[in-house]
Amino acid sequence: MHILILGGDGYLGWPTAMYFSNRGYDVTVVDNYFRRNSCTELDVGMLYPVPTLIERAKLWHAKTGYEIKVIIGDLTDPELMRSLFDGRITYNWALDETFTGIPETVIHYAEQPSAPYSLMSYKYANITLSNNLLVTNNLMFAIRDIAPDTHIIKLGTMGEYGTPNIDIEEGWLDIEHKGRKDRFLFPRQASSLYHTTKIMDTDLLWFGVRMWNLKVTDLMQGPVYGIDTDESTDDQRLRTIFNYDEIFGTVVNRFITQAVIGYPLTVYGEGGQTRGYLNIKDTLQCVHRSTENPAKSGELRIFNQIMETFSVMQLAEMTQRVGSKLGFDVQIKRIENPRKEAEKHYYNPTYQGLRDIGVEPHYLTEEVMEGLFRVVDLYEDNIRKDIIFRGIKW
Ligand code: USQ
Repeated sequence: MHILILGGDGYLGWPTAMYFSNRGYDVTVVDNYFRRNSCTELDVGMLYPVPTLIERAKLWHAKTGYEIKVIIGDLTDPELMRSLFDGRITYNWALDETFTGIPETVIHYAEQPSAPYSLMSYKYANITLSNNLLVTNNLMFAIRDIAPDTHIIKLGTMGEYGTPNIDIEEGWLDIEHKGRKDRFLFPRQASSLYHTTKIMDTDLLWFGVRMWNLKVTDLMQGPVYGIDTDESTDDQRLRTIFNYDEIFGTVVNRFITQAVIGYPLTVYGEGGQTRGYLNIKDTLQCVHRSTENPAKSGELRIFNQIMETFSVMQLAEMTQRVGSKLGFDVQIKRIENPRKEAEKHYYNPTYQGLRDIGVEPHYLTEEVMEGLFRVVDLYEDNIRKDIIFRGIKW
């Protein structure tokens, strides 16, 4: 099977590429180096240097004998997007430059993924809106016009639902109103502009499903943590990009990095913000199971992609416990919340669908967190205090 990964250089994209390649799929990745370029532009660094996508594909080939084809380019350009399906493609790196053919599955990660980035200023809001919506729209039309049988797996986010005072269903809600019943998308109410673009993506693809019978799986993912996946453990050059700064770092990865250098853990506000979390290894399992069990033609299938829930304070306390056990001095410091979000709220999402298609969760145990501490600690000298908190506010 041929898999196309849009956004193949990012935190999730590269591990996904290796995961599928290792299982015998033909993998093509596309990326415009948005994450790397933004890290340079905004001076936020990474935990360790990461070889370019082409270098990584070569390292992967040397290690496994498998080829991951690479295209460096901007998918807001509709012609680049269409070339991935109609064979006009030019590879930046491939052993065999012949077109692999129309992919059976396309995994869409090619988005600006940070809530703080989207609210730094009107300029970054525009970049977020234009990138995320144009890439999704270009993909939708390319599939409609050229590859209607291709299954789209799009990464959504649990943040689309916000924190409603009712249970969160998997994407849909049955409503009875004045004696009549219907089924609608579960209400969405995002608390950042980035999350708002994800709602708009869903609406775009839902339109494509209704009009043109596209096959779409939407994975509503919570914040991801972790570094290594099975494919990177014995070669650190294959490790994914790891950010711990305020813009691109997610909370668990940030807390562990802070603990390693004795920076008091930055709990925003009361710390009662509860989210669904998952290990990066489970993101890979979820996209794999979704690929093997595709949505049907004319179906927008939605899964809540989380494995367990924690409040920010619970995560901070766990980081403190594990860090202390390992000999780090870990303090917790509540700081004024730079974000506008509920700090104490009801949170009860359903997340059964991915288990039903065979995903077996990895939980955030103290042992798992210890493993993360050990990897982050290897790079202690690279950790920059000045990028941990700048206070991007909205
Ligand atoms: N938080 C802190 N201290 C920090 C960083 C974060 O208290 O130093 C809090 C935030 O205020 C928030 C929670 O931790 O309440 C999670 O924050 P996060 O930065 O880990 O995650 P978020 O901004 O929501 O975004 C991340 C990814 C995004 C993905 C999303 C899933 O960057 O791409 O879509 O997680 S979700 O949160 O379910 O929408």
